[in-house]
Amino acid sequence: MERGLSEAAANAAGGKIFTFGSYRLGVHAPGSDIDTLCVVPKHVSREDFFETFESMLKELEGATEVSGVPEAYVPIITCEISGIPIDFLVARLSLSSVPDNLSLKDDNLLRSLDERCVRSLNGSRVIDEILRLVPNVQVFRDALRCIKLWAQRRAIYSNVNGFLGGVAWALLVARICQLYPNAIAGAIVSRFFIIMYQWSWPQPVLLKQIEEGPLQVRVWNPKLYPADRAHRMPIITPAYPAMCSTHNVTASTQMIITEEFKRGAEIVDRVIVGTAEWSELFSKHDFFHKYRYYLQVIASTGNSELQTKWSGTVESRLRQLVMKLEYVDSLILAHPFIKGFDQVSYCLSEEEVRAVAQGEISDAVASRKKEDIEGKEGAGPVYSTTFYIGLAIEPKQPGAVGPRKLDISYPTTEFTKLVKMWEKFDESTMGIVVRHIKSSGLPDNVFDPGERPAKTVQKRL
Ligand code: 3AT
Ligand code: MN
Ligand code: MN
Repeated sequence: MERGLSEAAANAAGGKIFTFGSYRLGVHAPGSDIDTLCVVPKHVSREDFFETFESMLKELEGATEVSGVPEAYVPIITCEISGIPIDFLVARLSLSSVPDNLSLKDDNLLRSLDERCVRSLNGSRVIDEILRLVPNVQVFRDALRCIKLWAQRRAIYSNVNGFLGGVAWALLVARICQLYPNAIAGAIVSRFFIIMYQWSWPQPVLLKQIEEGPLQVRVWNPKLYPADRAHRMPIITPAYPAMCSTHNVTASTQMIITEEFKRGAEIVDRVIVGTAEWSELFSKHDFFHKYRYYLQVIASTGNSELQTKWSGTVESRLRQLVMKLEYVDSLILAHPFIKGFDQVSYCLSEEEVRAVAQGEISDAVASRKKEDIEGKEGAGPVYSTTFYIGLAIEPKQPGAVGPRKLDISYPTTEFTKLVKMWEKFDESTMGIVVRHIKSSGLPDNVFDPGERPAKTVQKRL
């Protein structure tokens, strides 16, 4: 009505809400959000969404943590309603009204839209296509829930860190469902491991042929684009414009994922002949037991809000470090762990602050509480997030003399320079340290209670 429409015309112009993500697929779990796309007619602008709608949400009873990021690559409002996390995206169509029966399938809807709207529509269009292309949705869901749980437990569920994210796992399971249209979920899971282990990468996984469309946008095409040719495990989204959902996979993460497919295939084979339980498939990863040496990448600041941004920035560039490490002689692979470990340390002096930023947290600092530093001059908290990269090193050549040399100074220096190029980087408030440790030097917080190998515990005592 602000745009001069009568009340009747404003009401008739409509609008429609679509969901996407795990909720729309029907594979959401405790902690999942509801990913929501608001499709609006052309007289409603993105500014309206971030001004009017966001303010309305803030006023809504039960709504908390309402936070809009209009400048993001995909503009988004995140919030919680009655404690349930909900993401809102917006897409403004070039239609004067949005009918209730609107479908997003038609590629022509994308004509003359703003790029950000095309991106916002994409998530929903991809999920719709997946559901359309699988022969039996219930079988697909059950199998996907199983694969998602397995991937989380094995620590290979993470797009940012070079593994696979939710969309890529869904596409893989959907492809297996297509190949076995009459199979039950258990059979899909067993086929999944066997087929994925043997897949001839970089042959892409496709649910349908890649199609051209009405826009001047890039469609995934390894014949045309060298960047697409570099994708090691391409898993392609089915909605126009086709994109690769596994852009971040590196040589190392490909090896790790392949190894996990192999492990899965061996276990399901034994499950089928009755010599293993399904539960074995889901046993926890052994990342912190697997390597002799680890890199710690420690991002730190003195303020929790800044820490979220800084550690997020460091995490999003971690795979650049992994890729540089892959070039180091005698390093077989560099295995990034899928999550960072957050800590707050209450420091009394500059010296303690420096030590914490370097990853040296003394027992005195570790046991200190917030109250212990209150009102003390020069004291303050240090927020740190530690990421881990496991290093697999080639065994020493038989007959070789002297210790094997592993020089990682170049990749680590380059990585530090790279993260410091972040436009909001500030040397005086943000710390970044990369250091290598032996497995015996891993801190207790990476282990579950009782998980730490007995030998190291004894040594510590
Ligand atoms: P959960 O069950 O919510 O953990 P999900 O698969 O729904 O799993 P997300 O809610 O994180 O995962 O993401 C849902 C979709 O939103 C997936 C993708 O199409 C889109 N998306 C997620 N993160 C980004 C991002 N950083 N940029 C653009 N699109 C994103
Ligand atoms: Mn979600
Ligand atoms: Mn989400």
